[in-house]
Amino acid sequence: MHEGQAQIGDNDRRLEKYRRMQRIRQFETKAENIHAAGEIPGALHTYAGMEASGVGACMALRNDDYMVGTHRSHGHPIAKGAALRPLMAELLGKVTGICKGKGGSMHLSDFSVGSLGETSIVGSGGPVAAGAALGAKLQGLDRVALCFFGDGASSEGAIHEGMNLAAVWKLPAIFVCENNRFGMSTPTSAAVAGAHVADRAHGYGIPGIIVDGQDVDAVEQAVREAVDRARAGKGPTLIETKTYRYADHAVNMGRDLTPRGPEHDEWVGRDPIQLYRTRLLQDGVTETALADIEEAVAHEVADALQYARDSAYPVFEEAFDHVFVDSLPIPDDVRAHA
Ligand SMILES: Cc1ncc(C[n+]2csc(CCOP(=O)(O)OP(=O)(O)O)c2C)c(N)n1
Repeated sequence: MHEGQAQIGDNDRRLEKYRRMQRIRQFETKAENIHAAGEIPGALHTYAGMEASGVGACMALRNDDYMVGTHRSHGHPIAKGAALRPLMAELLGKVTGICKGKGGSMHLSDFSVGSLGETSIVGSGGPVAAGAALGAKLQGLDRVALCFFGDGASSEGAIHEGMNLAAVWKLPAIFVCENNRFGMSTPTSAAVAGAHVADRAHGYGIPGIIVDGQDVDAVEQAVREAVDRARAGKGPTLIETKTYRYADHAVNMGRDLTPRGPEHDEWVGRDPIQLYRTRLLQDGVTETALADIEEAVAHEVADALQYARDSAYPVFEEAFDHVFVDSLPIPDDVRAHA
């Protein structure tokens, strides 16, 4: 287990980590509520309980580094620094959304912060991250590409193809498996052979690191080392963050499909935001400073929702725009029948 350091980063960076975790939690709490009221179409997979994993990992990246997410990926772009207004507008399917309202909750990307996007195809991010890392290497950029994926995805072929290629070609990639103990309703122990996903790294001759996913500093430290290794041309690292998903697989489905065990209360008792809050207070950050951040984030989220609500839906005539690359021709007869 990779131990976190008591303190990583100067005070501003530490408060920024707290701010980003608060942003994710508050953004998603709001999203869950308005999804229940029918304001967000489609399925909504929330990240509550896992904030330290995303924020710790993304705080170890530069803005121009790449990040690839999953179907559970509002938290990842927020962790990477994405603005909340276009993100919320995207969830509501509005034209001001980060993907012009055509991506929705499961197909978000925000290139301005290096978020290459996510898809609902479990495991599909592996080759995308390997490709982005290859692109960076061929162009002589010292960027890295970080791929988030779940414990369920850890047994998908695409993840292994991505890791294998990255290892063979020593690509600047980091694979972060967020083991939240379930893939939909299946406990990890019933679907993943071996004690730890990180152990699979040995098969590719790369480091496999296990880290406490509820400790934002520990995650940041582990990813920082992997980033240094990647930038130095030494190839990829597989990091497994041991974490926990609070909500059902997707929210507002009417019943909780996740078989909770006796460890549930223990995990909830190790809430990543509360753990970090306590650490910051112990290190001398004032209660006022943290309360100010919480309040400011609440305003930010309310503002994002207002912005999304005030925005228009995309117009019918643009249904085929922004969906494919420009060079892909849409036949006139198809367009005419749109
Ligand atoms: C290739 C593929 N297989 C199955 C599914 C259905 N599915 C959607 S999410 C999910 C569970 C994924 O679990 P995990 O990778 O652990 O991510 P988590 O939901 O726990 O964040 C499954 C099986 C899918 N979307 N794509």
